[in-house]
Amino acid sequence: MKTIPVVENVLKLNDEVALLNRRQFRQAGVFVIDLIGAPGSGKTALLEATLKALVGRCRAGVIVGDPATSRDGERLVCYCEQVVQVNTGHGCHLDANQVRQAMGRLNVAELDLLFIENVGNLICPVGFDLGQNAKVGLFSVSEGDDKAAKHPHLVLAADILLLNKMDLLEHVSFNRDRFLEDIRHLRADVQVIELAATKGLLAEWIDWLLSRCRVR
Ligand SMILES: Nc1nc2c(ncn2[C@@H]2O[C@H](COP(=O)(O)OP(=O)(O)OP(=O)(O)O)[C@@H](O)[C@H]2O)c(=O)[nH]1
Ligand SMILES: [Mg+2]
Ligand SMILES: [Zn+2]
Repeated sequence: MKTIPVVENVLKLNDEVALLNRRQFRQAGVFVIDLIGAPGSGKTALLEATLKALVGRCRAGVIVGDPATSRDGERLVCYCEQVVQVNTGHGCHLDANQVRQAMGRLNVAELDLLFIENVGNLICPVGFDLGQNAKVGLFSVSEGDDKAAKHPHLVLAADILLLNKMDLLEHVSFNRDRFLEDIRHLRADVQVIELAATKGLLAEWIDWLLSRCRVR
């Protein structure tokens, strides 16, 4: 019988480029965060507040992915000099090659922290290694309390989980205990930080970030 070639790992090429990215990030001494969350969960708002809080404490840059527009990049460039916007078109996630191209537009040696705001999507960004040091999963109370249970891969892959828009908790029907229970069911050990990005309530998150920088 004739044998046909089988592509066993469609992510293999991505993983190879991610490895190159990771090596380059390590050489530059930059800690890299892949921020994953649904559209509108507050990824850019969190980065705006985070960059503001890090001024004078840590040199940060951002790669931000969106299907279209540079609106997030324009918001973020107010708070840090090194920002690159990647437009993914029909693509619903960032891949290692796009990050590699964006890196070429940054001076990573001048950074302590690099945030990658992934395309708003809770599914495929989880599967694409970008060369990051940590994956951060962002949920918000306005999305519904079932999102962690519905997206176990993000919960399982994340180094830390964030729950944003806590200021809206009393105005929406979000069962916080149920949300946290779903997470504990999947991952007993993962740290969950509650915050409100637009209210500047993010001290615990900033401590976590600074502890990562120091670890390096
Ligand atoms: N009340 C409240 N609103 C918030 C908070 N964080 C973000 N928002 C609002 O939520 C909306 C979406 O925020 P963005 O930061 O644009 O969300 P995003 O995840 O970057 O969205 P995409 O990039 O489109 O996927 C904006 O109107 C924000 O002002 C919060 O902590 N509290
Ligand atoms: Mg955004
Ligand atoms: Zn995708």
